[in-house]
Amino acid sequence: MTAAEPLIGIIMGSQSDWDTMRHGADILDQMGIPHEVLIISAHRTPERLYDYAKTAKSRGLKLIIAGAGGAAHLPGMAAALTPLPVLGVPVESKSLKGMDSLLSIVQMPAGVPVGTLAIGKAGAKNAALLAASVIALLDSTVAARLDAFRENQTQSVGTTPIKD
Ligand code: RP5
Repeated sequence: MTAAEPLIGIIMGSQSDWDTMRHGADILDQMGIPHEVLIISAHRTPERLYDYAKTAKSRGLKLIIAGAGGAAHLPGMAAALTPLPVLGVPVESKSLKGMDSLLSIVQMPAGVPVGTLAIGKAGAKNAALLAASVIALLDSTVAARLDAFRENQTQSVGTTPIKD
């Protein structure tokens, strides 16, 4: 989504993170929330990270969702460089199944918070839903879409399992 100025920034450490982070972008599309999506690596492109996080608030962003895997410094470093709320998504890694990503992101020392979600797709989706709920505080259209999302979800749950 590019028509309006982005309110949410989705950043990720690598192209390989997109298969996970796309689920968050899909939610923001559904909610009609303008957002931008960029690859920014804390390790490989540290100056890109610095420039992005330092200018995020003045460019009008309200919240950043940062996904990374392995030694996942991206969410914590972004949070260190911006006053905006940062949500971290641990991307599943090949060798440790994302436990490394989770522990890297969740164990922030006191003073620089990162709101950490679940490993993988669920985390990416929930980060976007949380971001939407923040935007919904001041946007009744987004609030109504979030209510509809919840209602659809509730209606889609059967009362008895389908046995095959
Ligand atoms: C991290 O290293 C990225 O966030 C990614 O999850 C992981 C692996 O990156 P690639 O080697 O696939 O580019 O920085």
